Amino acid sequence: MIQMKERMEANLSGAIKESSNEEIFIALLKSVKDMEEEKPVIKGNRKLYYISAEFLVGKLLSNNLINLGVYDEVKTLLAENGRSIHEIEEIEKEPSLGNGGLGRLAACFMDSIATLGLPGDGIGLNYHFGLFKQVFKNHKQMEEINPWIEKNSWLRESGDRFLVHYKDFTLQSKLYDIDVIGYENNRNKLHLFDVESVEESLVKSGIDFDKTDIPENLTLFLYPDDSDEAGQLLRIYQQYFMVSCGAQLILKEMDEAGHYIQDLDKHVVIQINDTHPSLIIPELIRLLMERGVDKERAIYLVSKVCAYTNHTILAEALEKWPMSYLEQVVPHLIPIIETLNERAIKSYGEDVAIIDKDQKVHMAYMDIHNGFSVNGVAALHTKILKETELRKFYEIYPEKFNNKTNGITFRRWLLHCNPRLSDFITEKIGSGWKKNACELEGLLQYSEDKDALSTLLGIKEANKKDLVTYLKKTQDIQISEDSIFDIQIKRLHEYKRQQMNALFAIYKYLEIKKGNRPSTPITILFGAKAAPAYRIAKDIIHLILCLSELINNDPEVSPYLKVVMAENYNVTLAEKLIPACDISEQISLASKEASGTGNMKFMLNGGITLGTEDGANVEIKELVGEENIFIFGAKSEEVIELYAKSSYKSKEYYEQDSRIKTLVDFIIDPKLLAIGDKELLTRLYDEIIGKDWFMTLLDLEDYIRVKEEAYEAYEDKESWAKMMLYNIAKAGFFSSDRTIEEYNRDIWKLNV
Ligand code: GPV
Repeated sequence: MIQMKERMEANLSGAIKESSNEEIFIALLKSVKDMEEEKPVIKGNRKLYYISAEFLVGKLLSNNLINLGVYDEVKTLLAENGRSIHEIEEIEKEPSLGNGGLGRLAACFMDSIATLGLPGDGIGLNYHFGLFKQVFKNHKQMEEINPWIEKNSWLRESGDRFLVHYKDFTLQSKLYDIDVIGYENNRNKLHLFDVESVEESLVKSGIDFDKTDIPENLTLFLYPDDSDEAGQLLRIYQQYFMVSCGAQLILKEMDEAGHYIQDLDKHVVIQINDTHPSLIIPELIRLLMERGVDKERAIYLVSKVCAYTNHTILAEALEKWPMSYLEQVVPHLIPIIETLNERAIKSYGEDVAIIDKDQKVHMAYMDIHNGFSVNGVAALHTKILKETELRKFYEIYPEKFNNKTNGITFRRWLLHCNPRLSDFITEKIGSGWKKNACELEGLLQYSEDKDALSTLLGIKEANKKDLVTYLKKTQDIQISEDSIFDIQIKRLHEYKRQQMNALFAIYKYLEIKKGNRPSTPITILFGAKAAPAYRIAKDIIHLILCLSELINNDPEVSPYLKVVMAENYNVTLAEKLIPACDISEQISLASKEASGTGNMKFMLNGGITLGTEDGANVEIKELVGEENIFIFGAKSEEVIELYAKSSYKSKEYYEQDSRIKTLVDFIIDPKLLAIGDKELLTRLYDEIIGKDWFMTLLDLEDYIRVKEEAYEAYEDKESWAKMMLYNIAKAGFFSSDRTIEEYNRDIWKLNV
């Protein structure tokens, strides 16, 4: 095998010592791409296509070095030349091709599919600007473009070009591939489709652009603002582009493998990642018919090939497209969608129609009728789908429903982001856990070992120090490594209830003002982007930033409490924050967070969950036991009943509990109004008292009580370390390798 040293020499004009970080990065990128190309492509008689509007891959250099097994070699080589791998990592731009959990899950899955040696490729879009870059100005979120594609990037141009027909024009696709290397295994591909005609200069200020110029704007942005009709039409254009290219690629690969089109169901399985790619069903039927397959047979084949994953029960996130929009964009799919609708009604009645009375197409319903598998992403989520949200469908097709609790790749979320902990684990139990995550349980034998526990605490301290340095250097944020790191990082959404955490910060501020100081100082850290058109989410960011300004500049309070919101939260920042966390905030309203995956990343890195019984928190609790997690709040059944009866009135909580009233009133306290924008703060205040759709005030008292318990527990360092150890040891279940094994066993059936 060629050594990295030789590869680097070949790709670098000067010596490593004399080269710039940029030059070294590019040489490494080229060397890694060469190595990847030497890896065989994973093959099999049956292939998976994971189709998703998002692949939040994050930076790829270190990930790829690890999976190729040369990370240590490169690190040493650089160190011998006086260079640090971490500085080189900083050069890489993060491809933000996803919003949050759903996109990051797709990326973790790609890693595990290749690691398990399964033939499975990703299909998505090559957004030029990805998700916007978040900038804070006047305590508000502003959006800027986030370019990531450079002359030298991970993209490889593939020769494939397909024509995609719309009502008024035809576009030609251009395909880029990113190699996906399994951990010590071979290679799959992530196919990202683009159009030649896309015009980056269309973007005027911030992230505004002409939404009607489809040939020029199609792949500019991930999920453009779709609060207006033009935005929604663009989204349909994007979705159809992705699925049409995907379907054509699949059929082309069938041909190349010499398979008969009639055997599609033997050789292909398509996992539809939420409903964004659902149009692949009518499109694939259409393409099969074009090739001479009769309609009934085409529908049969497609429904044996497609499997659908649901990621939410939030009604507003379940896509419904007006027929009139589809007619404007893809009229040729209409007759097929109508046929699917008629068949569903004929067999099972109007109740489960795909096209509703308002002439809207329910994408999820189309997937369920015309796919062979429907899965939720955590046990509780799947239970709610079966019993409540999709009950009618579960009664018709009980055999289609199954659960696949989410997972995360330990390569990125432990080996790469937390080398100290990773080395500690290997030293204690050997390196088998890297391939078989359940071996982490071996750590339990150290639960009474004082030396091991104190080493664990030392690792956390060191990671906290690193984070302090990083935040100071990159964002000029000043926090103390001696404080409790209480962290909530995820998209800003009302159901995730960052506003509840903010109300806690107000509570703590007022307590300290009264003289009730915490034994250990507290740092409450947030990271979150709000959708550009999501007003209340932006108001919550505004509140947090105003609180941060007030609290951090109050000399009476700031030695004991800091509130910080890191700017532009993304995968790269998550990799720094998670290893340094003491308390992991997972405080969604029970029943609303389908799974969560940040919760798993924290657990694996020794963060202790403070959470509701929601999503995968329920499974975390079952694994670690009640003594190793802090659980509070209403349970999902209570919440579902409150919604059913429409009986939750936030105003009653506000009026009847004087503490709650004080905290909510503080949102419009003159001290905050002096810092922030009266209109925004008042709007949020009114929202919480008048609506509070996600029941913040219902759980607030319990949240304060249990969070105080968690802070209290932190004081006993040894028992805290034991909790950390328990969480790490029990995290094996959340490896995405386990999740993918289950997908393959129950749904995909590859390599059998
Ligand atoms: I639907 N999710 C997401 O990130 N974006 C979406 O558009 C939709 C769902 C998330 C869920 O909210 C999380 O609970 C879940 O862990 C994640 O998808 C992966 O399944």
